[in-house]
Amino acid sequence: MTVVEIGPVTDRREPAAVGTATHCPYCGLQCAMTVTGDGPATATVEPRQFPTNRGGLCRKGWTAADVLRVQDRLTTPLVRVDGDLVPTSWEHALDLVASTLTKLRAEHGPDSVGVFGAGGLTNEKSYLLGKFARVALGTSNIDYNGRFCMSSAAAAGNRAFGLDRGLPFPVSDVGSARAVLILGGNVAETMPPFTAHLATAAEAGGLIVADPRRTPTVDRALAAGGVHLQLSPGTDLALALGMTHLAVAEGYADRDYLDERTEGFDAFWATAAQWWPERAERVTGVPVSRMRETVRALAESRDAGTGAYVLTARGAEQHASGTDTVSAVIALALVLGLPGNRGTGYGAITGQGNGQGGREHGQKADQLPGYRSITDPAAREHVAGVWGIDSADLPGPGRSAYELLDSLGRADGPRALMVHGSNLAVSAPRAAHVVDRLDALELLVVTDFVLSETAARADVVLPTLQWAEEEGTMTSLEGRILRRRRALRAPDGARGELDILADLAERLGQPADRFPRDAATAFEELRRASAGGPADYSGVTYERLDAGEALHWPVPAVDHPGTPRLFLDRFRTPSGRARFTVADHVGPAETVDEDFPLLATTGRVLAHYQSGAQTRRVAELVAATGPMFVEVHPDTAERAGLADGDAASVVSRRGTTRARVKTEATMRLDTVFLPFHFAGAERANLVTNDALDPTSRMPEFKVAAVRLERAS
Ligand SMILES: Nc1nc2c(c(=O)[nH]1)N[C@H]1C(S)=C(S)[C@@H](COP(=O)(O)OP(=O)(O)OC[C@H]3O[C@@H](n4cnc5c(=O)[nH]c(N)nc54)[C@H](O)[C@@H]3O)O[C@H]1N2
Ligand SMILES: Nc1nc2c(c(=O)[nH]1)N[C@H]1C(S)=C(S)[C@@H](COP(=O)(O)OP(=O)(O)OC[C@H]3O[C@@H](n4cnc5c(=O)[nH]c(N)nc54)[C@H](O)[C@@H]3O)O[C@H]1N2
Ligand code: SF4
Ligand SMILES: [Mo]
Repeated sequence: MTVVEIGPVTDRREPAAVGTATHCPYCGLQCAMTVTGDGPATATVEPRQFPTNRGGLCRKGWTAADVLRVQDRLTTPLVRVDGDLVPTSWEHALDLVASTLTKLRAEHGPDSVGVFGAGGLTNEKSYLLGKFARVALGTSNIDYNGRFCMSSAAAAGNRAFGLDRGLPFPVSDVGSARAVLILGGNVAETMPPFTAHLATAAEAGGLIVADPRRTPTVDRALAAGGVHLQLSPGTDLALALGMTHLAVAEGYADRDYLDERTEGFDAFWATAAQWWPERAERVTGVPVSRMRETVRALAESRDAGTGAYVLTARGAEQHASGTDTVSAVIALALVLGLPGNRGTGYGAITGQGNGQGGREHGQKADQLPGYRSITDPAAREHVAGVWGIDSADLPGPGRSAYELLDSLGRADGPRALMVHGSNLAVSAPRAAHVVDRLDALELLVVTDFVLSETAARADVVLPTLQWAEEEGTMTSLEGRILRRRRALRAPDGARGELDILADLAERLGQPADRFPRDAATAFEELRRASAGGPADYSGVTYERLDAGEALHWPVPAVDHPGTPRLFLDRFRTPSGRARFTVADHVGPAETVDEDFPLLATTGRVLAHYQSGAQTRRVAELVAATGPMFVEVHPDTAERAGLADGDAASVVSRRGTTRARVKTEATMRLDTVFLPFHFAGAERANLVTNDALDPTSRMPEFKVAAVRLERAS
């Protein structure tokens, strides 16, 4: 079904008078909205009908215009003078950055400069940021916050299917399924309009949620006879193996599918065979009966032709064994014969607004545009050709996000860092250590539109535009390319991010036309750079998007209709078959002991977004959430001498965070939950573990051993 995007097609340069069709600045659902008004003061948003949001918006979306008019919006570049950030001219700020980078490069080589990007950036920005790093700076040291987000799902998807597109089917396909299993996703808070796509399953009693907490998403499932798999944090791998074992042992495996469409089952089974459900119950805390209900619900709905989907999100993925965990979940889906068929499937729910496109166009340490590998000689030739350079001058793979941050200011690490779209001082794991590394830099340059906690530590802050003031494209969680349109005139003083990159590139000696300043031109170049790659955008044009076409990549030609559903004929592996991975349960990197008897997990609440740099500036959202809290079972709190509302310290081997006790009788006794949206002494990331997944380099955000204390 092609659903046409409604809304006026606006001129690329001047804002429309009647309202401009665009998408929400926040998450990967990319709800459609219309922005009206002639400037930030009068701007309003309204939802539009669109397949992902079906006319809905969450509270963050409804208040998105408030961020355009925050009191402390940055409109002047800032430089640090005698310890303080003071306003300066663009000329001075850009000259200072360029001359310092030039000096560092001359003295210490190109890798002495690092770049940190983000999955919130448009495709055009992501693409040009990668090009800027590789061409204008010549550094291998570029990575981005998507490493903290989608990297485990991406690695497992590539491993199993030969291609990583979070949802390889439109999100609306899930909407007709009567059985949906979600592991580690709380969409009722993280993508509220997504729950419309779970209504069929929920009403059929087929919504199943694996989460250590009883979240609003779990409540939806339980309201109509669904299942809550209330596992211990960090045990999804064992749960997946136990359920796969059960599926095989009880005759739910799809043998024809296994023969025809997969490879590696026998080697996988050698491990999974050891995971009889009772063993999985002991490790996860999930009763065998619940596992059985889950497998049966999926298999029966599959057999009835009424749809069956398995989805993962960060709860299952943000672990030091995240890639293997997702591989085991995919194995369950493969045994049931779900991926690559109509009406059934496996997918990962992409988090950030452009979390999908942001991982395709070359801001990742090991990657070139079009989801190409930076170590592939043919890919290097192609991209170097588009960029007009010699492929021998392209750097190789660089450090992953956390390893890059950990190396800052060290003998072999970058001495300067440019940050575009991430608030690392709050959102990076083991945050106090990361802040020490940021402070060890000779030059920290942050481009942002508010003085985030990271920008506040910078040597130079460059003020940029916000979503409703700029043009570009975003790729949503279902791999569909969407237009972000300029609805409002930009505030005086702030500059577009493409202009900032072009201004710096010129000062670093690049030809003036190598870094396009307008999004449409950048996109034309991105099309050519991605042509022939796994994420092929060569057939996507602004004209097609503005005409309302629903284009899901790959779109290899201008007359190609796009690919809403991948893998229907074959997977993108060399053999065309999906691959099983042999993966055994190892458990969290850190275990409990007498000093740290509890497991802290972290995540999100409805009204705040990520590091909170944007949403902590919106009064309505601040009021809705209240202060930093630690969610804990009343008995567990009592054992620490605490009651609801008390001020507590949550202490791990890496640090302490401060939070109000929020008792919740549905919590596991061994687990506490911390939201990571708060700053300063209330950062959840003061306690998180920087243990990394060996494949994806994802940090273990979701399990840290802690104790609770009364705050002094
Ligand atoms: N309101 C809001 N919405 C957002 C965002 C936001 O910051 N705020 N951010 C966006 C982004 S970038 C992302 S990545 C998505 C994330 O979307 P989600 O993945 O839905 O969000 P999280 O809260 O990180 O984690 C989901 C759930 O995982 C559970 N969990 C914790 N540990 C485990 C575990 O070991 N196993 C399992 N199975 N579950 C576990 C948590 O209790 C939590 O309820 O949200 C997007 N949407
Ligand atoms: N403990 C814990 N930590 C986590 C997670 C967790 O579950 N638990 N989740 C992780 C995940 S999934 C993610 S995605 C990260 C996200 O965490 P961050 O990377 O910190 O993401 P944001 O808070 O969205 O930061 C975006 C910053 O960039 C600015 N910004 C927004 N748009 C633009 C733009 O177009 N250009 C520029 N230059 N700036 C812009 C905003 O004002 C803000 O300051 O956090 C990770 N950290
Ligand atoms: S669900 Fe995501 S895209 Fe939709 S309004 Fe909320 S934050 Fe925006
Ligand atoms: Mo994320």
